[in-house]
Amino acid sequence: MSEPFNACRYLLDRHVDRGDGGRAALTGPGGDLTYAELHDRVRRTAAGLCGIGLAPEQRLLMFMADSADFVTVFLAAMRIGAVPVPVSTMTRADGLAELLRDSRATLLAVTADFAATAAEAAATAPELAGVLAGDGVSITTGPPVHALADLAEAGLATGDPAGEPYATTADSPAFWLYTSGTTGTPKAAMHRHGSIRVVCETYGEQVLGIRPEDRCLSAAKAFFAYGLGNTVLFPLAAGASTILEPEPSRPRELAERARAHGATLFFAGPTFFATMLRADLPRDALAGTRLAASAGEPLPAELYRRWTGHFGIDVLDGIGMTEMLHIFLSNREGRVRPGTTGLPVPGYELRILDEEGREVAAGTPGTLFVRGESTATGYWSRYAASRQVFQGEWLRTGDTYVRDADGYYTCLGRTGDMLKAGGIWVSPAEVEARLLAHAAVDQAAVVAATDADGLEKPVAYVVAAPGARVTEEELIAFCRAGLPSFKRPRRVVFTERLPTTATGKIRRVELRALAAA
Ligand code: 3SK
Repeated sequence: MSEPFNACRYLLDRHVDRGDGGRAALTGPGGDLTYAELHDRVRRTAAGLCGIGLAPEQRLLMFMADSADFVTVFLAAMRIGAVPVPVSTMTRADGLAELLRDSRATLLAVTADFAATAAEAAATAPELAGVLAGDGVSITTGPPVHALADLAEAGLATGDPAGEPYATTADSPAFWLYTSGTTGTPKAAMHRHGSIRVVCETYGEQVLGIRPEDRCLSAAKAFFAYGLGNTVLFPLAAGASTILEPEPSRPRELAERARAHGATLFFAGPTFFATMLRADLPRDALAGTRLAASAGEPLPAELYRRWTGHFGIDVLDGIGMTEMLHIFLSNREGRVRPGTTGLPVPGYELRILDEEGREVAAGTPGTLFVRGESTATGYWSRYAASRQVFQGEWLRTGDTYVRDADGYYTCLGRTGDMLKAGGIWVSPAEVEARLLAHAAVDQAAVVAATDADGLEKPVAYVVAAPGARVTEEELIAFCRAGLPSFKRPRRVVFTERLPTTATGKIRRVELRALAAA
């Protein structure tokens, strides 16, 4: 059996036990709490969750904005050995219902802006035993609703708020994160309690050099693995502060938060960095920020130069995966090579293999594999997909990479067909299905193409139905209405026919080349 270890104790109790309870843990519009206050809230909520019957290993789906409630629920669930499952707040009701069914979650926690979607999804989730309503949530739905604030109060009466964390070990299930990964179907990557310490002691300490004086601000939300690390895990592990922004990330507002709350570390993805440049922010908008990090998709060299040139802050581009919990390959402060993803993070081993599984020499492209102790234990209830991705101690990233003679890695694209927009996986099949639902569309194929900033975005090739009249704008609007907005094609190209192989498969390679031309 692995050593006793509970991630909630590691992230929270440690600081209070060593007398640092008075330090600010959470700040910003999402709530202000010291470590002692957060500790108290988490212990009460944990007791309340036990009181309403949440048992170790049971799942609690979190459909929540970045807020004190998010952090409280995430930590309280792990404290009692239950498994929090943060999911994207961009998910629609049918998608949320599917995640409730797939995870077999017994509880669903929700914050105010997402109550209506949660109520619709909860109505079709027979295994759901209750809904946890965050601050200001009004919700009517089938399963009983518990206000989080009342639950924390009730925790005093029904549970043992002073109690110790449940006796988990480093290998006990801690939390799940859904990823669409390379197949398009959402799969839950299951993470251990011990993985949290691994990412905090590797990327957090050894690449970011995070320290108690830091204040972290992330454009990526905490329901993403990237955002979860930036917003919750790294700051709390270091006894630092996190600036919580419940609203969607917008350049002006985030720069204002950075100024008002003194952000020292700033996290975003290339799409957001590009939007910040377009927003005409003053050069000193991030004064006080000592370092920025980028992940989600490769940061083009030109965008790196423009952003660092304007704001005067260095950006460390890195790559992580939900399955690895966080970043395992990254540039380093003072040693950035623009356009590359840098060097392996200490604690991780990388190798690049050809199609026969042989390691390739420097300068030869191949598929990137990674090995490290934050690897998920597998996908929940997905045997075949788990075997494809988790290959013994190694994880197949699905990205094509090349390493240069100095050991720097550069991403050349995805080995499969999936694409990323704004750092989030997009399944071409899902966008194509939406296009095909339009009466004027006969055939559709979606591929990635780089935009003016060098970032990948979906482009659709469409064969119109005979006699139908439809415009590019109408089809983009139709996709926007039926899909999360980031998945909409940015361009629609009408064509007489789609290129196909002899067996009738769409030749995506050809479309990608066309889109790039
Ligand atoms: O997309 C990434 O690069 C990433 C980074 C950190 C954690 C998770 C992911 C998917």
